[in-house]
Amino acid sequence: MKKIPPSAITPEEVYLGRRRLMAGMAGLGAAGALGLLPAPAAANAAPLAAAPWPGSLTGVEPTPELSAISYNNFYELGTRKESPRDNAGLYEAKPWTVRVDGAVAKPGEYGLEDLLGLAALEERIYRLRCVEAWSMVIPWIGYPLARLIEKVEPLGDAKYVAFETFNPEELFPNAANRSLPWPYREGLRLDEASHDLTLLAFGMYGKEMLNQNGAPVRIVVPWKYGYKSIKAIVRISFVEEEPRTSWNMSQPSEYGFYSNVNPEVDHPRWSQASERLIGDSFFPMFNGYADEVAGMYAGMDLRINH
Ligand SMILES: Nc1nc2c(c(=O)[nH]1)N[C@H]1C(S)=C(S)[C@@H](COP(=O)(O)O)O[C@H]1N2
Ligand SMILES: [Mo]
Repeated sequence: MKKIPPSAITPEEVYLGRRRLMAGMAGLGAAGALGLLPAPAAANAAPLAAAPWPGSLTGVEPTPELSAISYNNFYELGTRKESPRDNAGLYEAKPWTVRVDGAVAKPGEYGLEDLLGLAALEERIYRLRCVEAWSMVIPWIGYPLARLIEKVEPLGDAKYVAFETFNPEELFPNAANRSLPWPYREGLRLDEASHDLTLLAFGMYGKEMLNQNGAPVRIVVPWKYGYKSIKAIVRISFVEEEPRTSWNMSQPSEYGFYSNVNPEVDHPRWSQASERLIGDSFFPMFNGYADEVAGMYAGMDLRINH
């Protein structure tokens, strides 16, 4: 196979996938073996207009869209990187409602259209860093989760926000796997959830989100490892205690509650001091968002609260 220069911003296997696509369908056999067949659903995604956000990353090309929709983690749809794309048809993203409950003045069922209409959509180009030590640069479409939080008016007891995805054992029992405790659960402290960088995302690459990326609505928390950015959210709860999270329940020693990107705290089974695939050796604290978010952790020992 052709050698890719280390300076290439595009992950090697992804780059090879794109080359195969550009070469027409000739390379499909080999591309299939790499799990990089083009996603048929991509063509069907409806356009979603958004205004550019001034804080977007600059000086770096977004990851090719084909990679971002073909190399995914969404364990409800299977655990291989191509499973979410291949099994995207297991659930319908429309119609959709998100239940908001717990310590808020305005709990309720919020339909997708209500949520979409709540604030102006922005296109935000963020880095996404997976705990598996690979990363992508993705143009998301959404607005700060803070807009929804303001709308539902958290009460004094609300210290944390808990998120849940649908339960695959209920939605598609025949295809459900037991790779994680379902439903997939995540959580943020209220100040983290209200931070301007925390995005409630409905789309990417100028289009509505595809199921493999967490349609119709997910969050994106760019200074934390990717697993905090929970997909296909059906429930948002405002709670007093730190909520349990699926990865932490599954492997407490490996996945902490905070999960801030931190090159100085290694995963027990691999280093976090560098990252695979992206070739520019850019692997900063808080995934590059330290100026914006480090203040929220002042005085905390981030080796303990990892
Ligand atoms: N519900 C749900 N959300 C999830 C996951 C998952 O398995 N289920 N995987 C997480 C992980 S580990 C990562 S790295 C990101 C990947 O997002 P992407 O596939 O859109 O790049 O989604 C996160 N959100
Ligand atoms: Mo991840």
